[in-house]
Amino acid sequence: MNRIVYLLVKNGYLSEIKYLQFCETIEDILFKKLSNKEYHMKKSELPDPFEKARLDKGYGIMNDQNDPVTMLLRHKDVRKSAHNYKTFQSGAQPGRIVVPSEVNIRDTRQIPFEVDPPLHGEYRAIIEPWFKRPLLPEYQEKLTAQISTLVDWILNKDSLEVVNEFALPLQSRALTLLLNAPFSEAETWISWGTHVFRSEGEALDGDKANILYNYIDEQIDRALKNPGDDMYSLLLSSEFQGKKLTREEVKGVMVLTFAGGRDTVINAVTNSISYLAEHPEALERFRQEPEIIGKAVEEFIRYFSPLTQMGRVVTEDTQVCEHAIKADSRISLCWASANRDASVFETPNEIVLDRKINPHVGFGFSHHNCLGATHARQILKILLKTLAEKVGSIEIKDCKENMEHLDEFERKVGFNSIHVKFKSLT
Ligand code: EMZ
Repeated sequence: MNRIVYLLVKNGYLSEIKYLQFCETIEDILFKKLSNKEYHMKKSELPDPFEKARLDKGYGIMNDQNDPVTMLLRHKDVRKSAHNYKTFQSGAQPGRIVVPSEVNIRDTRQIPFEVDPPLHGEYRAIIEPWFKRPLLPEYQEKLTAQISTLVDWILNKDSLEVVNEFALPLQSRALTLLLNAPFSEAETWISWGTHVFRSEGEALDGDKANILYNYIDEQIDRALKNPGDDMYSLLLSSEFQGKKLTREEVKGVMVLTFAGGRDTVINAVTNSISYLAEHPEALERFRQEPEIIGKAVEEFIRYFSPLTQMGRVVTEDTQVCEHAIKADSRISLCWASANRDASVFETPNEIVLDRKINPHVGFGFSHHNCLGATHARQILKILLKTLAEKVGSIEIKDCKENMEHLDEFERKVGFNSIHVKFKSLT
């Protein structure tokens, strides 16, 4: 028995701990193993808590502020339902498709994220070219300069807390490029912390959300008075169905731009650093074969799945995985679970830097695939390249995991803090 339990834990299936808790002896053994450090899960590992439920029934249920969510766990079901916007809609009450639901802290509809086709496509067409600018060489040069400066700075420090001192400034500074806003604005955004709607822990924070809404209002006023070449000005001069976008619509796009790519990018950057700390051979491989960096970024996104899930509201009585779902209830597309589906990915719990076939859904799927993905991919590609060029090794000193509590599942999404020491290559 001792051996069976040890193996289960070693493979990182922490849900099994819970499952086996009925037996005190086993629990004792587990904790003894953990405290004896016989259990060597790497700090950079993100275990898959969904495996058992994904295999057994294909879904899980979590309560979220008394508006329960049926989480779809299989790759096939997630993709199929993401595509079926008529039955599984995004254009419900603003905030309701987000898990945890934001209905209590947000009235503004995020655009195009909370709009269904065909209107969704019309909105998206207005802003899509703007969000493709990260493909331009001059954009990439500026991003490279930003990231290079930050990496040079961390190499000079004895110890550094990656989430707040590296990933947050990196994300905020890069966002000045996406918005075409002054570099100095990043300082304001850094002061908001890692999530614009959540404070320490997981609590949704209405006061915090108001800071963002007021800031965006001020910026819209500024752009109305003095139009320039920034994103607010672009939106204010854009037309939807022959009419200028309303202030509320502009606000909806901006709220999404600030909220959607924040903790997600921060988690992806932080998890990348922790992975490289524990796999220095990956840095060496990026130096030898820089051409695999694009594939490695996709694999990191699959494995890290920075956004665990996204909800939909069901428009008619239906069924998922032979489980009845009532109209006006919620489902979620659990990207993190779909990305570990062994029927699609070989060795799903391993990072294979040059994974050949990788139909991951880490940036969502179908109509609503991530608008900021081009920007996020460039950030990660340039980050990996820069780290490979400048960093020889990274040592993790201590860390606090960032856990999501999803009722029957506990998912590690990254770190609340992680102290490291970077050593330069030379
Ligand atoms: C929403 C969401 C978008 C939500 C693609 O994800 O990201 C969450 O972090 C925000 O809280 O409002 O923008």
